[in-house]
Amino acid sequence: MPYKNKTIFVLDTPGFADFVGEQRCAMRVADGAIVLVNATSGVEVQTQSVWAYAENFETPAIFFVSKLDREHTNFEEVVSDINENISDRAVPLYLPIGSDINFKGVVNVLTGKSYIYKGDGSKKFHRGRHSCRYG
Ligand SMILES: Nc1nc2c(ncn2[C@@H]2O[C@H](COP(=O)(O)OP(=O)(O)OP(=O)(O)O)[C@@H](O)[C@H]2O)c(=O)[nH]1
Ligand SMILES: [Mg+2]
Repeated sequence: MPYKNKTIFVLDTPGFADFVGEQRCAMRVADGAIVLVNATSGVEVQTQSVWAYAENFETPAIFFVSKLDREHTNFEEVVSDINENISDRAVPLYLPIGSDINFKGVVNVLTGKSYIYKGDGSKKFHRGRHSCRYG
């Protein structure tokens, strides 16, 4: 994937336990990792084991919380789950705007820049500014 005159290689490994070898190998060679946490299920056994690989290989890693647009999801609960079961040093860098089926986008807590999805299935978004408060 080209990005600012560089090429970024994305190693997308399956989340199932059957693929621990692939997860471990990718974590070992990658410069950084994004660990997905599904908001409908929260932290799973595989989330913990993938995070352990990141710590083991000292690979810089962030969590990405997906499916916040699904019913009965709660971002703060997912963050608590991560803090209690993986790392109490994890802090949100982006906060959701709206929740559950009213999820509209995200705001960067450092810059205040927001990204509101168009909601037409195009995956496009409007940029803006949004005040944010957590906890
Ligand atoms: N509503 C909603 N659906 C999502 C979201 N993220 C992923 N999905 C859907 O969930 C399904 C699984 O998504 P994938 O991206 O294939 O999941 P994955 O993490 O790659 O799964 P594995 O590779 O099997 O571990 C697909 O149908 C996606 O369209 C999200 O944020 N919201
Ligand atoms: Mg996948």
